[in-house]
Amino acid sequence: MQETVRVEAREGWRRLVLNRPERLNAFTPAMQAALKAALEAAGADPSCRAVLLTGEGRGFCAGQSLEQPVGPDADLGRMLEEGYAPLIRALRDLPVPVVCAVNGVAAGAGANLALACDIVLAARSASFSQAFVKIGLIPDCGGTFFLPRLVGTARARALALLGDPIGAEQAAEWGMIWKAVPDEALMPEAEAIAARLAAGPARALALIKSAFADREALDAQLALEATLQREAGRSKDFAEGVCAFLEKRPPVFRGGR
Ligand code: T3D
Repeated sequence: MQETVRVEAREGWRRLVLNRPERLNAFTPAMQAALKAALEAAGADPSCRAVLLTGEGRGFCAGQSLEQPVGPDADLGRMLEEGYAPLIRALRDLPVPVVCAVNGVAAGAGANLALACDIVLAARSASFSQAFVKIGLIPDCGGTFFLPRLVGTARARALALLGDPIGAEQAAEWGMIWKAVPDEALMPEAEAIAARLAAGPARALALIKSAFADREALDAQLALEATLQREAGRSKDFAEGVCAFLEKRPPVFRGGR
C-alpha cells in the first residue's frame, strides 16, 4: 500500500512528504494519523532538529478528501476534535522548527496546515485558498486563529467569506507566509533553511517556538471551530457543496439556518 506520508531522513533533520498526488494530497483519516505519527516520531528523536513539510506532485494539499457524498449523520465537530485539532497541536507543540515548502495548491485544511508551520515558503506558482466556504463550511484547522494574526482581520474575513485563492507572491506581500520563491528554487531554499535550523541552538529554537505559541488562545479557537463546523456540517448546503464538487459543477446553495 502507498505510504500517505513519506519520511526521509537527512543529516540532522527530516523531510515529510504528503503523498497522495493523484488527489492533490487531500487528507484521509489515515494520512492525518500518519502525519501526526511522523511529527511525534520526529519530536521524540533527539537527533532530529528540524522538519521540512511538503507535498508530492503538483499540489501541496487540497484539504479534506472529498470522495463521497456526506450523510446527515456526519459529525464534523468530532472529526475536528479527534483528527485535525490534535494534528495542528502536534505541529505547534513540536520542540523543533517546522519549515513548510508549499509546492502547489494549498486549499482548505491544506492551507491552514501550512499556516500552522513555523517558516512557510511557497513556489511562485502555488496558491492558498480558504476553500471551506465553497462547500458550505467554515475555516478550520486553526485557520480562524492563524489568518487574522498573519494578515489582519479585514483580509482574513474576506479570504474566509469568499474562499478565493491568492497566489504565493500576494500571500508573501500580505505577511501570510515568509516568502515566495521561483518554483525551481523552492526545495533548495527550504532544505537550506531546514539544514541551517538543524545546526542551530536547539534549546533556544524550542523556546522561541514556545514564546510564540499562544497555546490557550489556539486551543479555544480550535474548540470554537469544532462547535461551528459541527453545525455547518449538518446543513443541506454542505451536502450540496460536496455533491457539486463530486459532480464537477457549481453548487446551488439554498441557505436556511
Ligand atoms: O470533513 C471534515 O472533517 C471537515 C474538515 C474540512 C476541512 C477541509 O479541508 S474542507 C475543504 C476541502 N477541500 C476543498 O474543498 C478543495 C477541493 N478541491 C478543489 O477545489 C480543486 O481541486 C483545487 C482548487 C484544490 C485544485 O483545482 P485543480 O483544477 O488544480 O485540480 P482538480 O482537477 O480539481 O483536481 C485534481 C484531482 O484531484 C481531481 O481528480 P480527478 O478528476 O483527476 O480524478 C480532483 O477530484 C482531485 N481532488 C482535488 N481536491 C480533492 C480531490 N479529491 C478528493 N478530495 C479533495 N479535496
